[in-house]
Amino acid sequence: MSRLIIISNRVTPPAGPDSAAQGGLSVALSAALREYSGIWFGWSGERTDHFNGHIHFQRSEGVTTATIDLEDQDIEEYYNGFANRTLWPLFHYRIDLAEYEREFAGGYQRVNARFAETVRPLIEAEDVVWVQDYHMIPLGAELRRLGCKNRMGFFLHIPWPPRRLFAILPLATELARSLFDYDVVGFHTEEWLDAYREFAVEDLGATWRESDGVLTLGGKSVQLLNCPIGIDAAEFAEMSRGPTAQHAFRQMQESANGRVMMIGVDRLDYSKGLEDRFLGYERFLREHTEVRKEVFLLQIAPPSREAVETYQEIRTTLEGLSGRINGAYADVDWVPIRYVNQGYPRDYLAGIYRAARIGLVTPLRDGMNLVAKEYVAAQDPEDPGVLILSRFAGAAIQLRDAVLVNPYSAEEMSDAIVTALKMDRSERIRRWRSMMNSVEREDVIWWRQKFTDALMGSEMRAAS
Ligand code: GDG
Repeated sequence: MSRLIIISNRVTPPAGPDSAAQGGLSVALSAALREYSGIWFGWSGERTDHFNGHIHFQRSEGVTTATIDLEDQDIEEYYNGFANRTLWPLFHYRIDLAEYEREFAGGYQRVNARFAETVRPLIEAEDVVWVQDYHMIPLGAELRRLGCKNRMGFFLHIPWPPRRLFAILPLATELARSLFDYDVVGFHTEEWLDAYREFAVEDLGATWRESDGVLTLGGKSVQLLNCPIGIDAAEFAEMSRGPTAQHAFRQMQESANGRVMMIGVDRLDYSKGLEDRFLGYERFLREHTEVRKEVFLLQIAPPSREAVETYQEIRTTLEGLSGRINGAYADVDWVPIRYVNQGYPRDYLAGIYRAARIGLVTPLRDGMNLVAKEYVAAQDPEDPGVLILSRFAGAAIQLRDAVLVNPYSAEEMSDAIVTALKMDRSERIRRWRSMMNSVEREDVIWWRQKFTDALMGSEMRAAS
């Protein structure tokens, strides 16, 4: 049987008995690795003075991980640079924040080449390779250059930007072309898939075969796959009823003191729309004096990518904004925003979701957004909360029964909060049931099965 080699920027090894510390993606990939007995390869997150290709192997819970350390310059140019200051903002439509430095692009290519050279000896003839996310787009091309004929797939966890935006990237053509070295390329939604296909057809001159979703260019073919990621729905629902979640639930209920809690859980990232969310809530506070003290917002926002200046700025902005809103509206017995900059264990988070009558998930642009699905999975079926969800999250395609909003509009956000507050129990149950069906049906196991089935079904590349 073929082994599976997963390659991603960071490796999140199975956390052993404390599975609460694992994310859904890690659970799914680890399960796939156990099934196909493969290896998960990536950056350790550690620094080294001189890159020497040394691999640290580890085996736990039936999964083998293989990690390498990177030099400071690599981390600065590849990770903080091209990945997080060029591609991330551009792919989230923030051309105003995207930076184009030749050193970043050079570092990105160099690290992808280093990854390829280091992992290449680990790949055996029958293995299947699955590369994850925007950090690693040219990795497939680097592996082909080293003679790798294996079946290879790539999954993009973030949006693919519209053709005209993508064209702004100085290396647009090369990057888009490098995806042709994979056999299968997966996206969360048709919209992201179409955006890539349009660039490939219009700007690269590729031909598109609608019948099986295959793009061809210069003798190379790649299958495009619409493959929305899900969560470990059954496990998450169970976790939300477990002892830690129950403890968190009771704690939140006590501290809510009869008020409705709205919950937001996001990495501190400008794509998540936190500033607009606060402004939308402020509008609600201003316009709905009669009910405003019945509600509060708990915003959990663990810091992220702190080496990048824009991320330091967003932190400062949000501190100022939450302080201003609380200063203007708080009373001796009530604070409208509880803004928390730290992370919580996954099972504790599940209990907080369950205690929240409203889930506020309002990114300005998001590949999928797993928090929306986790919020749904954690609800009490007899008395579920209401999900307010941005139209611009990939999750909005599947979760049609959320209260969908334009996150740029403070008015819509304020109206949505009122709608959620007024929604009666039968309507909440109807909407939740429909969303939960989707979250359960298209869960993370379904996702990785769909992708690996397509990949295993593809043919090995002929010698070129
Ligand atoms: C990228 C794409 C796509 C957050 N705070 C805590 C915590 N989290 C967990 C959430 C959720 C995960 O982090 C965040 O996932 P998202 O999907 O919301 O967002 P990104 O991190 O931007 O992920 C995104 C995803 O890849 C998968 O393809 O959906 O569009 O941007 O699982 O629960 N977890 C814990 N404590 C926290 O405080 N334990």
